[in-house]
Amino acid sequence: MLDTAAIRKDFPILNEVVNGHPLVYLDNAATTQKPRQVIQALVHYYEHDNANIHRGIHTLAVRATEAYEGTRRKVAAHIGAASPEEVVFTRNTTEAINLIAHGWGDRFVNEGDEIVLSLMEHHSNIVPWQLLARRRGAALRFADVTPDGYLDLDSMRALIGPRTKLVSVVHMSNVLGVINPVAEIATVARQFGAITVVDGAQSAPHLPVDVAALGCDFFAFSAHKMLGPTGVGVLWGRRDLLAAMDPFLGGGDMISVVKQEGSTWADLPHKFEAGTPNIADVIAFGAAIEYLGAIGMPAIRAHERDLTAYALEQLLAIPGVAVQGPRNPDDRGGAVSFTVDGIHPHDVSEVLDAEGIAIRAGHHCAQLLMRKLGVPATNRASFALYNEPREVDALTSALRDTIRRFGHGQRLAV
Ligand code: C6P
Repeated sequence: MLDTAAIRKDFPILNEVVNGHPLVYLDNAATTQKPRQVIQALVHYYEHDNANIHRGIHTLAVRATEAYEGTRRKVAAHIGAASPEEVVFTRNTTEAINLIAHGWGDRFVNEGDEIVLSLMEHHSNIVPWQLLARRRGAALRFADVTPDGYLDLDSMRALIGPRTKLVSVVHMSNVLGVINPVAEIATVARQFGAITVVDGAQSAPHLPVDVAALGCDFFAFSAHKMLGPTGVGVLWGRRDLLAAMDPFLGGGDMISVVKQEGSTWADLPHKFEAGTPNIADVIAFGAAIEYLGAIGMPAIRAHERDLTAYALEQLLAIPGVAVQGPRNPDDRGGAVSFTVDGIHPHDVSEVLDAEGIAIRAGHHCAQLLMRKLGVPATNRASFALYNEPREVDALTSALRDTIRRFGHGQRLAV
């Protein structure tokens, strides 16, 4: 396992005392905490380099531009992109997927075409396609989920065919934790001339990602789930596809020439970055990528895999607790959803919060999946590189207490 004692020293917030208890932060799938290096990069930028980018030729503008473009190079290297030009900064995963739906979808999806998704998708990977389907007269198809929490690959294969224009699938589910066989799916899609979009919001922070090896066409993720600031997302796309696409937003910085009769677009990736971007946060995201790189994604994956294995074992040993998603820690990441017999997830989460333990409760923006699982909501503990087995113990011990209290008829005063 990683040297979490050393790592935790970099995360000031982990010293917080919440409701009289040391913080146990297990809501990393929602957003991760930020190391000092990222916070300092933000402060340094505003104290020393603040200027608009790509416009000025004064020293600060050059420094800011260089730092902003430096993050693009780091991101490209981090995910195995062929070139930094294939990396577009957005606000988040959601905006990245919407960018594809507009820039690629409005141009290439036509009436009668089909878009294949799965029942485990986050709303960010459903609603943009519903809107596109409505605009273009296309139809959505949803691959099933197996009872043990895997993508039903047979059902997905059966849905992909000559009418399929695009397949969009989550790499790692934010509810089930399952890691989907994206490379296999992309191979099937390609046979029918369809493109593959990957929602990497939960995989990029926790797995080594190589977009070339995945064989996908687009890959979207958010900085805030991988130690970076909020307000920054990434869309990686294959160069030829990005080049063929229309811009999503029009404005400054994305044009080449503007004339009364029309405009031409800037080169990639600037064609997709209209207006002043989130300069400071992109620059601080570079520090997050460096931080992850210094520890190494394979080591982070190994740490989180072991922690997840321990959490699964401990949770499943509690009578009345059911875990959603695969039992095999090799097939999944550290987003572990569970329900407790007879106790609403919101109550569980509230009782745990009183002990300083932060988990998430709700539908996790995956209502199709909740319906498939037959539950209105779940609890979810989700791990990151700084979490320790003792925090799993804190969770399971608080859960046992909660079950004992509720079992004795005690109810929350809400
Ligand atoms: N999931 C969670 O607690 P944004 O909000 O754009 O940064 O990320 C959206 C998103 C897309 N896909 C997946 C698989 C996700 O998990 C998320 C964000 C958070 O599970 C907030 S709902």
